[in-house]
Parts: sequence; structure tokens; C-alpha cells
Amino acid sequence: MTSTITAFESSPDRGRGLARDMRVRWALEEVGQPYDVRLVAFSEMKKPAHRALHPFGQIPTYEEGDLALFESGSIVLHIAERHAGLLPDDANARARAITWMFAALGTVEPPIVDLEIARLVERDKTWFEQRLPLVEDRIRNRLGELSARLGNAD
Ligand SMILES: N[C@@H](CCC(=O)N[C@@H](CS)C(=O)NCC(=O)O)C(=O)O
Repeated sequence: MTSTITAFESSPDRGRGLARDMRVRWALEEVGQPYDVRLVAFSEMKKPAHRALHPFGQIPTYEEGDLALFESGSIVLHIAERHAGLLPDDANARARAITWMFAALGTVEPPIVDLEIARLVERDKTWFEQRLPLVEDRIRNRLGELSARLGNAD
């Protein structure tokens, strides 16, 4: 069944793949599943029709028959659980892979999003220049920890 995902109609990154629909598109491409993309205008995202799919009025969403999902991590996990190729078969290896999915979304991504938000909406604040190095340091530390664990692994 062809699923439908939502993405920004006019993306802040001008369609260069930095919005969170990219990870869903990537997962679908990896498992070779066809999908449609419905582009949503900012003005539509906070209206009831879209909020019925996404309580926070955001993208991406995912519709497949009568199943509607939001949260990019949950969508990617759903795709990975239903199609071979993204998660290992071994139960422990699978649990470790899912742990890393949570780590990516819950531990690695937040400081990076914090920088994005600072640059987009805090630039005109008097404290912006003072706060910026703190935000950047948190990213550097977190990526350093990630790099230390990954080492030369794939
Ligand atoms: N935790 C959510 C975050 C979704 C999210 O922040 N989406 C952004 C685009 S990448 C969005 O729709 N921003 C517009 C808004 O929040 O109004 C996920 O991973 O799907």
C-alpha cells in the first residue's frame, strides 16, 4: 500500500532535505516502498485538519490506510518493523539499534535543534551572542561523546 507523508510546502531550508520528513523519505527509499508526499503550507499546519493528524501541528506525518502516525522516530520505527532491511533480525541487536534511534532523537538531536532555534528566533535578543557559545559547546560535547563511542565502527 502506498503511504502518504507530509512535508513543508515552502521549507526554511528551501527543500535541501534538512526538515524531518527527510528521515522518513530515507527509510522508505531504503526499504524500496513507494510513497506520496503531500506538501503543507505553514498556514495549514496549525488548522484542525492537519492537527487531526499531528496534535502539535507539525510535519512529518504518515498515513497508510487507516493508520495515521506522527513523530519522525515513530514513523521510521514503524517502517523498519514492517519491512526488512533497516533493523537486524537478532533480538538483542534489534534492541540495540532501537536504543540508538532513541539516542539520536532524544539525546543527540536536542542540542542541535537548540542552536537552530537560537539562530532563527533569538538572534535579536540582547543575550544572543553570550548564549551562543554555550549552545555550541553542548553540541560539541555531545558529538564528541558520540564520536568516542562510534570510534571506527560503521
Ligand atoms: N519530534 C518531532 C518534531 C517535528 C518538528 O519539529 N517538525 C518541524 C519540521 S522539521 C515542524 O513542523 N516545524 C514547524 C512548527 O513546529 O510549527 C519529529 O521528530 O517528528
